[in-house]
Amino acid sequence: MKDTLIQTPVGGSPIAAGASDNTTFSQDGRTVGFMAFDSAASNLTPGDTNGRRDVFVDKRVGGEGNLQGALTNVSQELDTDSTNPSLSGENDTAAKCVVFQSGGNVYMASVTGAGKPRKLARGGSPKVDGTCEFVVYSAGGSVKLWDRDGGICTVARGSNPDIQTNGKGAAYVRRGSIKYLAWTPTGCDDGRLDRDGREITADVPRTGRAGPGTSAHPALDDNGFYVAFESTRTNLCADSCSGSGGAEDRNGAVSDVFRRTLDTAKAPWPEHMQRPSYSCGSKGIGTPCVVDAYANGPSNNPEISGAGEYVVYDSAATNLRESLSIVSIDPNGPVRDVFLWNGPRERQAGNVSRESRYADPSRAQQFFNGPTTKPSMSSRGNYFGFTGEFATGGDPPKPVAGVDPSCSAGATCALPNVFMRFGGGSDEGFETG
Ligand SMILES: [Ca+2]
Ligand SMILES: [Ca+2]
Ligand SMILES: [Ca+2]
Repeated sequence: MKDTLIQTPVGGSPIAAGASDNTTFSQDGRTVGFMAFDSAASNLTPGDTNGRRDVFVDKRVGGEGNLQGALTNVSQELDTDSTNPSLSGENDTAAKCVVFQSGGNVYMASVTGAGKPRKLARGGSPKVDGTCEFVVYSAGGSVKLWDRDGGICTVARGSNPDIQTNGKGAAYVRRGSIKYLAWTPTGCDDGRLDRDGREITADVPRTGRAGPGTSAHPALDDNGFYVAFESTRTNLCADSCSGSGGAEDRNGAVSDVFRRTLDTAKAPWPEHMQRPSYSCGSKGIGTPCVVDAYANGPSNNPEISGAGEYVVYDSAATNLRESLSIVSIDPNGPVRDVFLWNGPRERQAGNVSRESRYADPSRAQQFFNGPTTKPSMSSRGNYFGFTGEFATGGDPPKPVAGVDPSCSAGATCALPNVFMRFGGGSDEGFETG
């Protein structure tokens, strides 16, 4: 069953008495042992008396579909707001740790909630690798690396880093540009990063210089083959982006989502750049782009799957669909939705589907009545999460027009919940039908 379930609280009842945000999944192959998020609600777990926002880890039960398990509050011993979780996990190795920020510090905790969270360093926006050996984070205008064996060292000037799952490289933002730097398995060595190669600037066209504009929100795959990001630059597809709209940027300086190939020797699809905020609508090899949709609104906040073949993002575009048979393209109009780009691979062209929807029998009713943003994705692209700003109710939970049960009677208030969607059970990830 492909459906969307409220994650706050698990199972949808009782209603979370506070806003929730920042979903993330463990990167342990297609089993996806854990999902995490942060929430101001104090009624999600027993004994949450700290009066602070906390990080919650949902240990999923086995099998496929929207199977939800036990929820653990991993930060309730802290007396500061805890946010922005990142989970470990690699291939078929279950996640062991979750990192998050709280009170200007980076913490690591067990996914089981056992023991107190361990303070790693001053800083924020932490991201952990698959095995809890490396954590990148922002501190004082620099990207820092915490190395379980080698202490702490500086990666580069910059902020908002992401780490590849194998723990050997990070992408980050510096002065509106996306940078990438890899290191050896040594990591930090006597307080200095043991680099592996030079820093790469990712948001540049295959030939020539990058045009004006800014880029943000880098997201790395497992191995540092690909980085996804958003950018208002308009020439990044020069001499590239075959199967994703070609060289021309038909929406101009409106933000698009891009996928840059960092390692053309090893990446399965070595083309320099792809544009996930374009839907070809191709049915197969060599067939034309019948949808041919360049996003007609800004696209942001990309996340990428472990092998780099899927990219999810949110967008105000109203024209993205995977085939002409989708008649109710975007029932909520320019209200933001979550979209999935299913990369070129054997089809030789990328298709985009709107995934912030419910499994209502009528496609025209499969929409959220408030914005859905900040998507996350499992390693194989079979699960993803997002934040949705609207109320819910019913069994199974469904969108209810603007009324939040935790608000006073008759009031209209939107309380952000977090949601999980199961996209498909096959190793090939989402079925975009
Ligand atoms: Ca709390
Ligand atoms: Ca653009
Ligand atoms: Ca929309």
